[in-house]
Amino acid sequence: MEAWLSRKWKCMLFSQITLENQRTRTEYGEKTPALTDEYISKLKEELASITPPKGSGITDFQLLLVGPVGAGKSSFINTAMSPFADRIMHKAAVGTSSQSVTRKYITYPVRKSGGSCLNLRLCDTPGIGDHSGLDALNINFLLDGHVPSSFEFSCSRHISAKTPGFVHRPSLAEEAHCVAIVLDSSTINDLPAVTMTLLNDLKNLALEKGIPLAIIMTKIDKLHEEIAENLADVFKRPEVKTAVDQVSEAFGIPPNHVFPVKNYHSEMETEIAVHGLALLALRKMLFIASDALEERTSANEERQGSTADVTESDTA
Ligand SMILES: Nc1nc2c(ncn2[C@@H]2O[C@H](COP(=O)(O)OP(=O)(O)O)[C@@H](O)[C@H]2O)c(=O)[nH]1
Ligand SMILES: [Mg+2]
Repeated sequence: MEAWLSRKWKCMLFSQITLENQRTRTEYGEKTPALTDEYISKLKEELASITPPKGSGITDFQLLLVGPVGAGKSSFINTAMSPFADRIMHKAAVGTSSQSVTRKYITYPVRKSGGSCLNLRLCDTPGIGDHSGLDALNINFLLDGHVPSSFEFSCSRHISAKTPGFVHRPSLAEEAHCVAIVLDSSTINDLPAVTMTLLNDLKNLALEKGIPLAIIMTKIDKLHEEIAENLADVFKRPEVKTAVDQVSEAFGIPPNHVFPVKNYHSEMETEIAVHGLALLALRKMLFIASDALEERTSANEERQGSTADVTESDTA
């Protein structure tokens, strides 16, 4: 019975992935989207028009980025902001691969050059494994929306209900709506066991709360020099496919929730292939977040309905 269930589950999962791949194929004509100026403009327009589901009562998606120090979390935020500002952005402080300069939890809006903002916030965190204090307990508070923006993590004290600014009763708007685990694709084989354990704890916590997960795989330019030269071909590269399959397997997250990107790090001017990959990742995260929010909203409504029923029958 167990074996049959597991076969059935694999079958369902496989057909879901195949469907998703077909959708990607039809959507872009080929598996690889042609990252042209016109396509990027449409992508930007689409991203600017995506709003959280009606009924969820929230205005902005909260996309939480977590991962090892130096993985490229802050750089991804800058890269994703850049096409909307028509220049390379440097809002989130970027460190080196061994030292994190991000010590605080900061939520960034994405502003268009016209002045208005997208309906999302990119939430930057200190690196896991950097003695930053970002352990499972603090991550739990982050997922639930208890942590105030600009809160500085420290390994010597945990956030608690007594912490100034602690959000005591966070609403759905303050919770995380999608968690992106950010990993350096050139070092995925060298992740320390303690980091893997923490990331797996994070994954389980998020799943328990109904928060969907994605993986942003940065630094794909380091996988092969030809990738760096021709980013638009990234989805056809065997090195990228192997890395995607590897992290997907390691974290139990479907390959179509793993996004290979290359962040701005040494460029002087914007390049559509660079921010195009970040925009594709961002759009998919919004779709994932939106679908999960619909589920969470209807589950909340059902819960409230049943509480009301109980209260009514109690008072009758
Ligand atoms: N080659 C390359 N370097 C990157 C990429 N993304 C980030 N970096 C570099 O990696 C280092 C750490 O980046 P940072 O964004 O501070 O990582 P964080 O600690 O996860 O926030 C910096 O030196 C960045 O310039 C990328 O896609 N390719
Ligand atoms: Mg950082």
